[in-house]
Amino acid sequence: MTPSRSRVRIALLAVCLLLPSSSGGEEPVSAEQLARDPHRPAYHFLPPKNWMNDPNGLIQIKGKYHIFYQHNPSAAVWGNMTWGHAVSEDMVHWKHLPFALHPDQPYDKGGVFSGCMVNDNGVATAVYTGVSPEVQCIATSRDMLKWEKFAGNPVIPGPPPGMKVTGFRDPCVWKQDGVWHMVVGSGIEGKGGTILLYKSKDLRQWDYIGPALVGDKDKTGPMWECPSFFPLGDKWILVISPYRPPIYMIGTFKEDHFTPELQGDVDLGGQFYAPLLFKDERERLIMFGWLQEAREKAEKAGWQGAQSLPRVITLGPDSRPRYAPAPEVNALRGEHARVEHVSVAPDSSGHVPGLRGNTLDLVAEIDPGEAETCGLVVCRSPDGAEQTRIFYDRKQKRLVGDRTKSSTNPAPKKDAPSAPLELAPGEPLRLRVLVDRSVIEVFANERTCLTLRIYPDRPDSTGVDCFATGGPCTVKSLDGWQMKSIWSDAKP
Ligand code: DQQ
Repeated sequence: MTPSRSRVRIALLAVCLLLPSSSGGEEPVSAEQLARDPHRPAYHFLPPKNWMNDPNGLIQIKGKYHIFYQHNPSAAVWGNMTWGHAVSEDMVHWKHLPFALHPDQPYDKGGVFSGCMVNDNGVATAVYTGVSPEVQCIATSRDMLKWEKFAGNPVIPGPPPGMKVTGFRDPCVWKQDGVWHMVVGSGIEGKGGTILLYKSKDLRQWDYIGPALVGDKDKTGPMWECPSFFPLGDKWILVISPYRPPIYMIGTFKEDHFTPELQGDVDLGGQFYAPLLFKDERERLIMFGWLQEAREKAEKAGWQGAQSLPRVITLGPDSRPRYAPAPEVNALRGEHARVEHVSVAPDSSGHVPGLRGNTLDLVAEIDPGEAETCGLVVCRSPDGAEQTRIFYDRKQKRLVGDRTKSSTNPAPKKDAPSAPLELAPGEPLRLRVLVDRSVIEVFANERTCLTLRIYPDRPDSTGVDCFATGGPCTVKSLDGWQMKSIWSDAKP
């Protein structure tokens, strides 16, 4: 090596060391590597690279759906909180747009944190938390591309004077009887999580009304992040993220107070957090949630985080929520396979030989018969060394997602999260399982959701099967579709 060449190499090395890494101190990950990554979802929304967490500012305006999201533009770890932005005609195919809100003002330089979006007479108005520490701010746009932060920010300069709070963030805003209402996620020290209610005529001048609800810290945690509060049927639904899996409450909202009548878990998979609800132009109540990673050193991949599919929420006859993937998702379905009336003996296998893949939509109706547990196996290697089981446990009355064998690699989580599911006598198990590489979203009988992240190590971990233990079950029908990527034929 000549001295001049070695000097050039040293200079290049110095430049490389100085360049900001895209993965939080790791080697930058190229676009080609990201495209080849077998764990990067193909039909769940995610940014081109780097970190993403909460969905923000969900809205349908002038026919188009917009998603904003907590994003770190310069690394695959949490930080530099910025609102990323994408647009869609169907909530399924997305087109990335320039980032909307940057942490560039004295009142938000610590981060543009989570919030919502409202349509103020045709002017899109983002209501978000600026960190300086936590204050509520607004930004407006007429074309959804140029965003202007309000000169009078912050519109709420801090928590109510004298109140000792555990946090003060993630505003949710709606209009009722001509008046803007806002609840801010918070917690009263020593008491519990709370939503603080404010009202305004113009989104700029806000009056504090009081806590709309105060929880018990021992039951629902000391702080409620990301509240979403909406009418649902003849009730109201409140969804909160209390530093553990999100909780819903259904109840009545009268005289500025919310009285919960029922409470439950939104998704106990362990990787679904900070969901945000919105009503679209057809008045459907829709929820997106942040799908967290579940493996060590996830930042090495150069990306972290995906959004769930849009989940349409309705109120069941028992006044509890029902969840279904938005029907728009069905547009991604391609090649189809079906089996019918399959008797599944305990511990048998090989029932669905014609169906393989790691981007699948599965719809199954299973009569549990005498089985103790019954359900589906996905992402199975031919020798069964890698497999993920999704099943109903009759005795425990639970829906289980068993990922103890999902990967032969030790880095991913190995556990079996579960959620309550009780089938009425004679009621079949109706499973919708959406497999998208490292994401599995499960809907059971439209009333229990379980989202898993899995990271199979083997390229042949693509098998699908049915199984039963303790007795036989009958698979009345199982439909499987290969799912298309949302990026190849992006519409907007
Ligand atoms: N994420 C945001 C906060 C919110 C939290 C910061 C929930 O606004 O409370 O990235 O994941």
